[in-house]
Order: sequence, then structure tokens, then C-alpha cells
Amino acid sequence: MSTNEINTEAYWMPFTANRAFKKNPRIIQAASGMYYETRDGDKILDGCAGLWCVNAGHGNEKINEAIKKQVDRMTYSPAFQAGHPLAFEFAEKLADLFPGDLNHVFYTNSGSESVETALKISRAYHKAAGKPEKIKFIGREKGYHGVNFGGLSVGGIMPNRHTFGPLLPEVDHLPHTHDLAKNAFSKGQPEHGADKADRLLDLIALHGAHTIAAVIVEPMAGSAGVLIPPQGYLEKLRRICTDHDILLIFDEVITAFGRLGDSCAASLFGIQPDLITTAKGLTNGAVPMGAVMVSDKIHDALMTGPENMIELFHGYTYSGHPLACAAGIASLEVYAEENLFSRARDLAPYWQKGLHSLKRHECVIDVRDLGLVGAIELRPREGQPTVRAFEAYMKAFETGLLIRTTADIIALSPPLIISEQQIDFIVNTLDDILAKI
Ligand code: PXG
Repeated sequence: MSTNEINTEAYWMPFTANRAFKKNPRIIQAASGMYYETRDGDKILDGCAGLWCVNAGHGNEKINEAIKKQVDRMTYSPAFQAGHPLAFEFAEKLADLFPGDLNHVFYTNSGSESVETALKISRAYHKAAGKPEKIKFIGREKGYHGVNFGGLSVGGIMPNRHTFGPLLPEVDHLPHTHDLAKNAFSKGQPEHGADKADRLLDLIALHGAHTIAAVIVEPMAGSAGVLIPPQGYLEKLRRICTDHDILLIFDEVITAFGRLGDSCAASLFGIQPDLITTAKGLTNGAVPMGAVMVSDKIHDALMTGPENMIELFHGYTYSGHPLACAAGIASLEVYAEENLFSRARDLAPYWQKGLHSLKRHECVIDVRDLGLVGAIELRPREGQPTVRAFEAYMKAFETGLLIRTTADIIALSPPLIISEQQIDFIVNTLDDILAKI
């Protein structure tokens, strides 16, 4: 059976140019380790770990076995007023993995739901702590926090927002930190831009700290095209938030579980947020799941009132789903057994060197990297934004490499099991393509 025998009409695909796609569908039918297999039998090297989620590679046997075992035992149990063993076991392991007093786990089913959950918990916390007027959220330009209304409101990517307004009121934004004039071709964290965090002081002066519940940022912005935090920037945000009793939420849907060479960005940078949102690598992408890591301070403030009363009126039918918990526990075991977080850290210099060699192409205006994340920013063609990058995407796919593009930026985030030879393949393939586009 070939691709053109699939009827593509009924499926409205997410974040996809549906009409163009359906004229020339790219159908993936299997995946193993670092590779996809198309319906035409071609092997494609996964340069993006799925959508930043398959950190241990595709079809990991241990994770698959854990899911299969749980399928035979129990595929669902009620999430409200009852629990199953794996949900508690997984929470304990996550509390051990995340830094400091982030000892409490609220399960969701996606990154978007993790963001909504963290925003709601922030408001609930201040209410419980006797400061009900602290309700405002501060996001950031170019931020991506999923697609639900809270996440869209604190997010800062215009096309995602503009069709769907009005969004949440009581939201303001920090400036983004992208600065090609000062930071182009930085290796790792760029030098300039920590002062952008001072804009939080301006927003505090404008709105009053007594009205602000939380600041939410991606420690490294992924979707907007890989924006690495300038040196000292996140530290400054932390200090200002602490000084003004504002909660700091790190949205680590992309950065948690090894992507940057540590368990999460908070650990890598040694900065303690009050909440961390996760998803994706939480289950190696095998079963949809998200989780919010919550500090003792916030959790304890909400564990009040009569003991027979629900403390937080929030949750999902599938919170802590048994199959997701089974996949999540096995994923953490695989990450530990295969030392994947330190593997990412050890490979990072090789990765960095390869990517930065692409600087020589005339169309390349920036190369960025951190851990096993990379971005190559292309000069947009005159009057045709995004076209050059999408051409690179198509050429890469035809050559057997899957990349992501956003605007004119190529984003790379391979599974952490990648070998040096496979890094060479990515770099050499892009080298050929960048010479032609
Ligand atoms: N927060 C962050 C920081 C994210 O990166 C979400 C929330 C939402 O997660 P869900 O599970 O609801 O999709 C994300 C998701 C890309 C890309 O290639 C990025 C995401 C999703 C799909 C593609 O840039 N990030």
C-alpha cells in the first residue's frame, strides 16, 4: 500500500498547512531508536526527538514492556477520590528528580494543561496565603505556553494569539531576549541581555507587586526558535520575584528530562522556581502526560480547611493515567540506566562544534546551541518570510533527516541517544542544503 491510498480528508491536522500537506502527504508508519520509517520504506533520522519528546529514542523496549504489562493489569482507574499505586510511585520519583522543595506533583495530560494548572495553582496559593488581589500573570514576548486560553494569554507568539481573542485580562509581558545584533553566533548562553529582566521591575512599578501572582517563562524558549537565556538573566528574574512575593514558574515542557544535559533547566542553572511545568519527555512521548512540580510552600498553603473538603477544585479525568504512569516510571529508569542526561551534556561540545561550522553559509545569520538543542537562523528571502526554512525542511526530509522549522529558523533537538556519526549526518546534510537554498 502506498501513501496515495490513504484518504487524508477527514483528519484536520494540528499546526499543519493542511491543504499543502494533503497534496503531498508525508506519512510515517514506524519508528525505532533514532529513525522513522516512511510508508515508502525510507529511513528518516529524527533530528527533533518527535516534537521534543522522545528523549530516549523511539520504541524503547523497556518503556514499551512497562506499558504492555500495565495494559493487562488496568488501563483506567478513577482519578478523583481514588488512586492507583503507580501514580504515587511515579510522583515520588519525580519529587526526587526535581531540585529543592518541588516535592509535589499534579498530573495533567499535556504541556498546555500543565500551564493552565500552574497558573491556577498560583492564584489559589495567593488567595490561600491571604493575598487575593495577587492575580496578574507576567509572560514574555515570543513565549510559548501551549494552546489553551491561559497559556495563549501569557504566551507571546502573535499568530497563535490573534485569531482567538479576547484572551485573559490581567496579563502583561516581559520583552523577549532575542538580540542578533549583540549575540549572534554565541556558543551556549549569550553574553548580553540580563538587563532585560529589569523590565520586570518596570511592570511591578506599573501594576504594583501586590497585584502580580506569577511570572512564567521558558528557561530556554523552544517554539519561538530556540532562544537561549542570556547569562545572569534567569538569576535576576528569580531575585526580583523573591523580593516581591511573586511566584516564578519555569515552563520546562521542552527543557526537562535531559534536553539541556541535566534533569531540568532549574538544576542546570541552579535556580529554584516555585513551580515547574512538564510534559513530553515525562513519558518519552509514549503516552500523553504532563505534570506540574509544586513547592512545599505552595502545596502546604493549600492543604487547609476541613479535611473532608477538596483542597483544589481542579483536575482531569485522565490525571495520573495508569498507562502514562507506567510509561513515565520506565522512562525515568531508562534515563538513569542509560545516563542520558549526562550523555547529552557530554555530547554537547561535539554538537556545538558541528552546528557552528554551518556559520560559513551566506544565508545563515545565527547559530545557537545549549545542551542537545540547536538552532540555525536563516536570512529570510526578500518578501517571502519562512519560505527558505521550509525549503530546507523539505530537502532535509527528502534526504532522510527530520528537522523543525519555525519562521526562518531551523530547530534541532535529537533524541539523547544520538551518536557522533549521526550528529555528523545532521551537520553534513544541512551543510549540503544550506549551500543550495
Ligand atoms: N509549554 C512549552 C514550553 C512547550 O514547548 C507546551 C507548553 C504545550 O505542550 P502540549 O503538550 O500541550 O503541546 C509546549 C509545547 C515545536 C513544538 O516544534 C513545541 C511544542 C509542541 C509542538 C511543537 O516548537 N511545545
